[in-house]
Amino acid sequence: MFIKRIICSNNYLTSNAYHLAKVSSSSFSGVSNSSNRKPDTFGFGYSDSYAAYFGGCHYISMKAGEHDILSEEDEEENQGFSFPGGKIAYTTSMNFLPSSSKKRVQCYRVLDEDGYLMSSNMTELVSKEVALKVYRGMVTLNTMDKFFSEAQRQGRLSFYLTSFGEEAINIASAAALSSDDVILAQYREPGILLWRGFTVQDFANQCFGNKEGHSKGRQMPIHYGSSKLNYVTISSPLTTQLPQAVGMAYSLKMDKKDSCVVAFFGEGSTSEGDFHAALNFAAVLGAPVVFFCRNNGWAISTPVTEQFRSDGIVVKGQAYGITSIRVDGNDAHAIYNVVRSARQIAINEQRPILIEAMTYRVSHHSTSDDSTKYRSKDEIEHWKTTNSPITRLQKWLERKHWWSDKEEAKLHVEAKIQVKQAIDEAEKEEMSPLRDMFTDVYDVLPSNLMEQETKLREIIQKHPKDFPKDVPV
Ligand SMILES: Cc1ncc(C[n+]2csc(CCOP(=O)(O)OP(=O)(O)O)c2C)c(N)n1
Ligand SMILES: [Mg+2]
Repeated sequence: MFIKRIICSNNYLTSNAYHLAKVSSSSFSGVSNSSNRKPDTFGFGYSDSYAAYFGGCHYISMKAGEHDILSEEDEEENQGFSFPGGKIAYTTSMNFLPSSSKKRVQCYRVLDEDGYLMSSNMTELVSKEVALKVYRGMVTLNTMDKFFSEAQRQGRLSFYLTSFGEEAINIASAAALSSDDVILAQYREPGILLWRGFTVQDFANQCFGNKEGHSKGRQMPIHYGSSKLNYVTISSPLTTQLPQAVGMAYSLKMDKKDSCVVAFFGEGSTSEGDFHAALNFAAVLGAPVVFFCRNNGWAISTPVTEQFRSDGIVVKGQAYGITSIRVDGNDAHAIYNVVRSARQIAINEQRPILIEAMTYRVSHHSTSDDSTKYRSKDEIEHWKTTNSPITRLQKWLERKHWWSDKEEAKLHVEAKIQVKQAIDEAEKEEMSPLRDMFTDVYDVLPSNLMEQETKLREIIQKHPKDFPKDVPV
């Protein structure tokens, strides 16, 4: 069997990639590039020419006897041999492939740190309505995180984990998707649920483990999920959601559905074998899945410099034959554009896409962590103040006269009231009864679970002091 090489026209990509390199300094290193801003540098035109700027080639199987579509130039230069995957040229130079390219992969962005468009030639894709909804969502998520983590510090919640600094990834990606798209998240992406209609009260109920929470107290706080909202319940073991996402995407493909699966994960999770299995599996099967990696610099206390030697995660997509892009994760516009385009490719061309969003975990890993023990306060402060995704979008909205100080103050007051009320309500709500530990898995309770329930009740009767008083027996 021979393999046919599909040569994509990527001249457009190349010229734009060059300009991107000039415009985008490494936002990840925190270096401001506003002085590099050059009008008219991009020229994307924001058409649907996503294939052009995602670009790249991919290889598909071809029956024996079909011809390779190589150019004459290739043919002359490449005296070589045919092999599954395409013709391979011979060379007399002993060239080891370099471990990385000289330049790091560029980072696509639309707005700079001050909320200015990177190029005056750019027209925004987002309507006023969507932009305002995204902004409101980001502020609500941020407010929820502030009050929920305080409630944990007050001993009212057992655990919490915030998305500080990653609000754009949460909300702008949700805005770019359809509600039919299935989400398999890690744990730092509750904003997608918020966007889809999970209320602050729903979040509070789950975190308090009360009887109104969707998991009825059977999960740790922040392990949200909603089948109605196409959001698969979070599971703690890292990266398990990735192979599952590929399987789900493949089932969408078999059913010829007009939707895709989006799998979110942190860069730390790519050290799990499941990441590699999932990428290869998706590429080979042509699964309509968007792999969305949040590269926030840290996996608890391990910095990216101790996690891998590659240029981040984006290059790993290419190694598996997956079209990939790096994007500024603190730029709501860029996230929106990239996710929107990625979903179109995934669905229209039935293949996976990898996105690496460069961001920073501003918060501690969770309420069980104190990140000042392993990173400098200056580093945290830098990202908080100079590269806040919320401030960047707010500045842009104000400049367009779509947002005022008055509206800003009103939004913050409303969000605070909403969150505080939700916490108070959730705290007052009854806990799920003991029985619920055993329900919802089997139609008829099997004998071993019946036995466990009986034993548990006996233990509670013997040691009532050791059992929480607020759980109805
Ligand atoms: C299989 C597995 N190994 C280790 C852990 C412990 N753990 C929980 S979160 C985490 C860090 C993950 O970092 P990353 O994927 O970058 O996500 P981030 O927290 O930065 O958003 C680790 C090691 C786990 N939950 N599961
Ligand atoms: Mg991380």
